[in-house]
Amino acid sequence: LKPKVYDYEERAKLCTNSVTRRLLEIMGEKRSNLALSADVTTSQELLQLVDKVGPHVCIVKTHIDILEDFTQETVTKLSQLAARHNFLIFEDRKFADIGNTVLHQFGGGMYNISSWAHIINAHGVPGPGVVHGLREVGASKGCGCLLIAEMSSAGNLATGDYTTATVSMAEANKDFVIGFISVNNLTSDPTFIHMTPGVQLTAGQDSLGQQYLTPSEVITNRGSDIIIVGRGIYEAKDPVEAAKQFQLAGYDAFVARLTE
Ligand code: 5FU
Repeated sequence: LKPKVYDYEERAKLCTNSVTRRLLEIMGEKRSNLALSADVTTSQELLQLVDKVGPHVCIVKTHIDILEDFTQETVTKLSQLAARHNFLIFEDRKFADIGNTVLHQFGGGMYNISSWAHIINAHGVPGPGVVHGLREVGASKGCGCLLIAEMSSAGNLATGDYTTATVSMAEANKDFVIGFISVNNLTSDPTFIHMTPGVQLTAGQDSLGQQYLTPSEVITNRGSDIIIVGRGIYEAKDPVEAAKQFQLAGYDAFVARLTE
């Protein structure tokens, strides 16, 4: 027997973590498993892009440290857009240091990520201390953490035993770890979310090692939950049209899995 595929609302009810539940509710309400990777480099571009594309996505993913002109106002406005368009904010900081250091990187500094991000992520390479440090800051703020169990880039080292050990680390910290960055489904536990970067409408690669899969490969065949799309949307001639296409492709791929 194949493992059961839950629809988003049904799955939300299984989740005790408030971020996971909210995310699945948004995915159901908006019929979207699309995360926009908003990798532009000025605040104006970021806010304009997110205001236009926001209605079509369940998540906006940021790399806040690539902004040339970051101010507190940028994230205040981004949070207002998240409320207006009903999406969660995921800062793709990829924390990867000892617990005490990540605690400060997450909870302070000029970006003060813990004050505005709903979701963050971390590499498991330092051991569980990285999760414990982030949890000390994030748990009380209702923030959830993804562990990077696999990567999309060619030749990456997050494979095999490393991936398996990362899944175990997530299972041991289920109160705070809400799922994975991965390019495959790694567990049948429906309360863990899988998010996959490296998605375009046609498979291929860029010149720096990024490898692209299609929405149907990622969602229907590989059993991931969320497609993360950057250049496929913000470099398109019409980003809103592109986002609509990815939203539809991602959702159709999910329905295909449901009805398989
Ligand atoms: F963890 C990962 C990964 O394995 N691959 C990625 O591409 C994260 N990413 C991010 O997803 C990367 O940093 C970009 O922000 C985004 C992909 O952007 P693209 O323009 O769709 O290639």
